[in-house]
Amino acid sequence: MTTALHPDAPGVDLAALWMPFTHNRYFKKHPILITGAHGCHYTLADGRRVFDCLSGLWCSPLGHAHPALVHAVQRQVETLDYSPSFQVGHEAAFTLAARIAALAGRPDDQVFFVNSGSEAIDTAMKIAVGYHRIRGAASRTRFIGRERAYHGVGLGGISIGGINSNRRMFGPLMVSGVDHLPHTWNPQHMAYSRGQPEWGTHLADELERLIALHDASNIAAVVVEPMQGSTGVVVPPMGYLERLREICTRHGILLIFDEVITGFGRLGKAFAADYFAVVPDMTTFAKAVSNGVVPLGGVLVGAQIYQDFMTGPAHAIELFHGYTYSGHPLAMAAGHAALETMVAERLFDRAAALAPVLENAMHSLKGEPHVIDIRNLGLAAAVECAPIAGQPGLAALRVFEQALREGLLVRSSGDTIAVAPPFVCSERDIVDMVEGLRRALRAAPLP
Ligand code: PXG
Repeated sequence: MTTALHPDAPGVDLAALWMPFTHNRYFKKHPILITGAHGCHYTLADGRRVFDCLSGLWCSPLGHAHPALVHAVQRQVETLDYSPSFQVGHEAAFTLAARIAALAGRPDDQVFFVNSGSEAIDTAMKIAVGYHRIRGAASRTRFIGRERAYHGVGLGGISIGGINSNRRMFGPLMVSGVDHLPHTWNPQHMAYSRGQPEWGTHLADELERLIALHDASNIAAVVVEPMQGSTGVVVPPMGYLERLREICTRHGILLIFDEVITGFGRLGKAFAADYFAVVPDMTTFAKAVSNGVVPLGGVLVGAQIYQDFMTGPAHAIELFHGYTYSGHPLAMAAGHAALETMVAERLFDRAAALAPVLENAMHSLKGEPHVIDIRNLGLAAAVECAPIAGQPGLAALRVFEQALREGLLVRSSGDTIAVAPPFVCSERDIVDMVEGLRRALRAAPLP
């Protein structure tokens, strides 16, 4: 029995909580507790303010306690705090679906609401398999994901995902019939690329090999993050996504973009699909859609896919899928307020304008201790740290801890440090963040 009362977390017993994606024993010895958030800063239990370098976990581009969201959610909880979403509805769910489809420039598309990115991926996978079956192609059940991909932690998401540590314990539970394209990070050919690397387009042709192996008639969909976020901002090579699109179209395979991170402005456009001018058949989203204030995710589904499901008697349910909290009123209120604010304040343009500031600042870290690569796209960037032999992840953890002493909450994952600041931050905030990161790299207690 451990008692986890700790001087950095006075009065808080940490023992009962099994924390997600956390080194629990280490954390409970070195806890970091957040007590408040406002604008681009958190307040820690010891009273310090730290800059929110990753916009929450990529989900809060408007910063924290934005008055539009605070008021919208407050008002909503007083008028309609919950509404069932099976066989009854409430207006805000319909209008938010229309707003998202319009923002994507695909006004005829459908939106299916869920509560998280993981649920969005599972939902998209079910729709893909169901769609082919309805069209008489029931053998199209295989999926193609990608190495290093993160699609959440549902059983579908880890199956198409490509992160060893998220998969290795759960083999028997995984969806069968999944292959993985190679990831596109190659330090020999693309280290320190600014934006999209020129090398690597040919890696999309691996899709042709998998199709030749399995036959297109057995493949439902290819699922990719247009820019891989969690694995440390791995940017698609020039022409890569275009080639995936072309191959999928030629073989009747659905292309699903997982835009849980890239959706709603991170690349300076509403969606990465706009940024790359590549239109997928389905798009999963979450995070920024509600600025992280209330959990919300969804799938934007091509109009034709929806139409194909609309068969059988009109009184019959067409898709046996949904969640207790699909279209939750508080999530809809947060979603409306977040998207209204993003559009009214032209925050996608602002993210686009801040992107070169971030790019220049981050690439100035080349040559600092431990740095072996720097990557960026839109308002997201990552520094790759040289791994310590036999101790993967330790280098970035030490930089993370040192950065916190510098007043920065960055994200360390594997041996990368990722940053994706709020759209509402200033150029000065970005420059200061990167200078703090520079000091952290220099001072981190590393061999
Ligand atoms: N798809 C993508 C592309 C994601 O990035 C998910 C799905 C899953 O979403 P939920 O809402 O189920 O967590 C994600 C989540 C990080 C980090 O630090 C990234 C995520 C979550 C937590 C941390 O990179 N991405």
